[in-house]
Amino acid sequence: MPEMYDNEKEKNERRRCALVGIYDGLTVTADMCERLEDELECLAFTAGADVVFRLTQARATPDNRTYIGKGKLEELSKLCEENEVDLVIFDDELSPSQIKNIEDGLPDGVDVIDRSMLILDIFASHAVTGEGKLQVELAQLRYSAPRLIGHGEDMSRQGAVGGNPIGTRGPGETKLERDRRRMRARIAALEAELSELERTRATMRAARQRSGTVRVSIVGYTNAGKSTLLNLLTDAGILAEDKLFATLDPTTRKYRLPSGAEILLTDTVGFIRKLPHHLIRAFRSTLDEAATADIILIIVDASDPEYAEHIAVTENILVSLGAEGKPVLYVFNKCDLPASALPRVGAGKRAVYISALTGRGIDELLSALETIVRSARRVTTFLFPPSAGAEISRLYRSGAEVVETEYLPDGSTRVTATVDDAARGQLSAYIV
Ligand SMILES: Nc1nc2c(ncn2[C@@H]2O[C@H](COP(=O)(O)OP(=O)(O)OP(=O)(O)O)[C@@H](O)[C@H]2O)c(=O)[nH]1
Ligand SMILES: [Mg+2]
Repeated sequence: MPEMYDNEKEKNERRRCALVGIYDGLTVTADMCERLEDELECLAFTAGADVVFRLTQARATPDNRTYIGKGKLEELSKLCEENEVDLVIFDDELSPSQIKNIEDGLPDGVDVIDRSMLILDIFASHAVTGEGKLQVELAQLRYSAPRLIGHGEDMSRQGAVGGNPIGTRGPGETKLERDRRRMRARIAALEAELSELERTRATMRAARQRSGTVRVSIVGYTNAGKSTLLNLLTDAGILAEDKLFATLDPTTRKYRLPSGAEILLTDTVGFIRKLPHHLIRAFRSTLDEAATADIILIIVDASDPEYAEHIAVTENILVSLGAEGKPVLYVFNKCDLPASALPRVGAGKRAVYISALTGRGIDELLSALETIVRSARRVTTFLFPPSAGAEISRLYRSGAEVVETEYLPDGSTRVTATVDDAARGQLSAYIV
């Protein structure tokens, strides 16, 4: 995979790039295409490339061979030459052969990457912790393994002739096969290492869950202000900047609500349209930190004209993580900035309007959160004396999710379960 920064180039030397997208005029209008490319331009900028020109083409479906049409590719080639562009970024996932065909049609030395590779590249340069780096490497390898194609120079078999593969593995395989085998081995090693880390994380998560402290996760589109909000509330000191995917690793901080109730707040990786599924898979354990919370705050950049689309993307990713049905509070952020209209959510949804930069609306946010925390289901431990069989049945009937049941020697029963506010009220005498 070509990297945004070639090894021999200075790391901070910015590349000159072009953006290419197509729109069919129906599902994607010219206007939408424009905004999609604005976002792609932000991604490119974050990755260290300056956009010199954009090229779009109206066509019903991508060309199988070259994604854009033949004439358009010639136009692209000329423009790259004239503008000294050495990187072309396509706003869609390209097949390995499309990448190769496009590169063949462009001046020598021009790299072609797609949106997924660009996002993977940003993740790679922003990963700081060991786990983050492993996750990114795994996603990159899984992405590029099927795309590994030979370049011809080293494709002749040297050893394995006569159909006797045993013992001829090393010298007998092509460079391509060797590379593939190394990649598979590395993928397996990374998976093993990450599943070890995931076990530790799951244990910690279970401990937090048992503690009964309400866990609140801050999720949302990248650059919405998630880290800025957590910093404002808790002095977490997380890097928050005007870059996409500034945060990759989850951070959890204790926070005491004005009523005195303690909650755990988690800030995590942001979402984006067409988030490469390899990243979602590799970052599963990070994303689970958000998805397994008791309450979800969806932070939305209210000043972004695309805010409704950002909410939809966020909600879809939450559903794919199995987090639907949890109490959600929509937090419209950046309300200090001018917006074309006051953003709204559908009926029955709760929303507050804040500025994490100026602190405006934070009191409303906290009181809305307080209300949800009071009614949210949470892990509670009950101790029932031997005579309280009816109450235990009532707990089970209330829809409680039992985490653990212990039968004590004196005949009493200790039940740890996730229960709602109503059940807690009815059985408050037995809460430990
Ligand atoms: N004007 C304004 N800017 C804000 C506000 N909140 C955050 N920002 C800015 O928005 C940019 C992104 O903020 P972050 O907190 O890094 O956003 P994030 O959601 O954590 O983003 P990722 O970690 O990249 O997904 C930063 O430049 C912040 O200073 C706000 O209320 N008003
Ligand atoms: Mg962040």
